[in-house]
Amino acid sequence: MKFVGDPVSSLPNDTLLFLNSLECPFAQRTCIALLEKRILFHKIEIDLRNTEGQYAPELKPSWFLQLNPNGKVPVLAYREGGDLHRVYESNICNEFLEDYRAEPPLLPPHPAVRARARMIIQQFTEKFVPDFYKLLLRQDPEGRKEGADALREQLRWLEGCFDSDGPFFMGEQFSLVDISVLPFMLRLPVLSHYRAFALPEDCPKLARWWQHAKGRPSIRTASESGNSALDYDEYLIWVYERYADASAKSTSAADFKDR
Ligand SMILES: N[C@@H](CCC(=O)N[C@@H](CS)C(=O)NCC(=O)O)C(=O)O
Repeated sequence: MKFVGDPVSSLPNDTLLFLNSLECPFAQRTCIALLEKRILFHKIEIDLRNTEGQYAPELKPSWFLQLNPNGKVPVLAYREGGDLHRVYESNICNEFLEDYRAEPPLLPPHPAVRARARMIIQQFTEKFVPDFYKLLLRQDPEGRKEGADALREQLRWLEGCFDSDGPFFMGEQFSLVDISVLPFMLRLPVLSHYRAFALPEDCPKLARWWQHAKGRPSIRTASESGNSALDYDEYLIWVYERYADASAKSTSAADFKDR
C-alpha cells in the first residue's frame, strides 16, 4: 500500500502499521507475533543508520517520533474512528496483538500459567538481554568473562523454565515466551563469531527447542537479511560489528553500555 505524505496523517482506518527494522531483535519479536497471528499489516522499514553504517538518530522522521517519542522500533499504530492508537515496546506490542486478535492464542488459557509465561518474558528481558549486550560491548577481558558467565547462567535458568513436556516453553503451545526468546537465539552466531560463545552443553531442552522452533515459517519470514549479498547470519554479524568494537551509537548500545 502506498501512503500519500507521511504515513501517519494518511493512515487509513483499520490498517495496522508496523514499523520494523530488519536488524532489530525487539522488532523481530513483533514481526513473529504478527505472522503467527496471520494479521494483515503494512510494514515500513526504518533505516536506523546513515550511509557510513553508523546509527543516526538525527535521520529519524518526525512522524516516527510522533508514533514513538523514544524513537525506537517496533511500533504498531492504527486509526479507529477519529483516534490514532500507538503501541510500542516489543513485549507490550505482542501482548497488544494477543488482545487484538484472539486466534491463534499465544498465551495459555490458565491465569496462573499465563502469569508464569509473563514472568519468564520479564526476567528474560531484564536479565538475559542486558547480559547479551554486555558480552558484546565490554572490551576488557574481565568484563567479557563476566558477561559470558552471566549469559551462561541465564541460559541455564531458561533451560529450567520449560514445561516438562515441551517442546516449547509452555508445552505443546508455541507462545509469546518462545517469541520473546527466539530473536536472541537467532543471534547466538554473532556471539560465537565475536566472543567464541556457545550454548552450554548442559542445556539439552534449549537445544531441542531450537531445532523445533527455528524452522517455523514465521521465524524464517521474520529472518530477512538486510543485505542481498549476505545470508542472515552474515548480515547479523555485520550488524553487530559496531557493538563488538563498542563504536555503536544506537540507543541499545547506550541503554546497555554500563549495565
Ligand atoms: N525496549 C525496547 C527496545 C527497542 C530498541 O532498542 N530498538 C532499537 C533497535 S534494536 C531502536 O529502535 N533503536 C533506535 C536507535 O538506535 O536510534 C523494546 O522492547 O521494544
